[in-house]
Amino acid sequence: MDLMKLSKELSYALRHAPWEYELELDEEGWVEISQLLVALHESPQWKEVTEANLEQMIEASEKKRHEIRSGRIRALYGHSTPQKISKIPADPPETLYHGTPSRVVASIMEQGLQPRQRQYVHLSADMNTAEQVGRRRDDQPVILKINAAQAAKDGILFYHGNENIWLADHIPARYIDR
Ligand code: HQG
Repeated sequence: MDLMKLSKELSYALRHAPWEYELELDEEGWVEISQLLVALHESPQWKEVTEANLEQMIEASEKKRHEIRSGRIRALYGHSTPQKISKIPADPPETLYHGTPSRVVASIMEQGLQPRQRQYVHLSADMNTAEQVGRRRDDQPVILKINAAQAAKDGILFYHGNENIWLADHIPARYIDR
């Protein structure tokens, strides 16, 4: 089974278009695995998929994108569905990073970091992760430094995505350094 392809399909279903699978995310983004499997089994390429395959998919992925708990599964970050997934605020590390194409840096330094098509701004706990995120769109991305401790002190909320990814609603430009 192509676990990477399965992961992409699940990210699409659980981050962006659950209704295409007749699924409804609860407020934390969870769906019943049994319901997800019913939807996947309608497609010839996924008609053999089992819960064990979903576990293998999470295990095999280099990024922790999905989580399984008590018979349910959810995407940990990346959502674009109209109803905002609720996240529990958490204390961020002192500094967070954001890798982005150089062509958008001027705009970010003016407007701050905005979630754009997604529900949250995505930040990285380390520079390496930020570099990889930025490389998706630019061979030589710019790594912005976010003064997360100060922003949190000033009341900006941060949320955990996975161990490398943090989320926020918006990061004003005054907390961002090039
Ligand atoms: C940019 C992937 C202009 C922002 C990754 C980014 C990540 C602005 C783009 C996760 C802006 C949004 C998310 C402003 C922000 N003016 N551009 N004011 N504010 N932007 O894809 O952080 O592999 O929604 O810099 O690895 O790139 O799919 O966000 O370039 O973890 O699991 O607007 O998605 O994870 O792009 O990536 P995205 P992102 P997966």
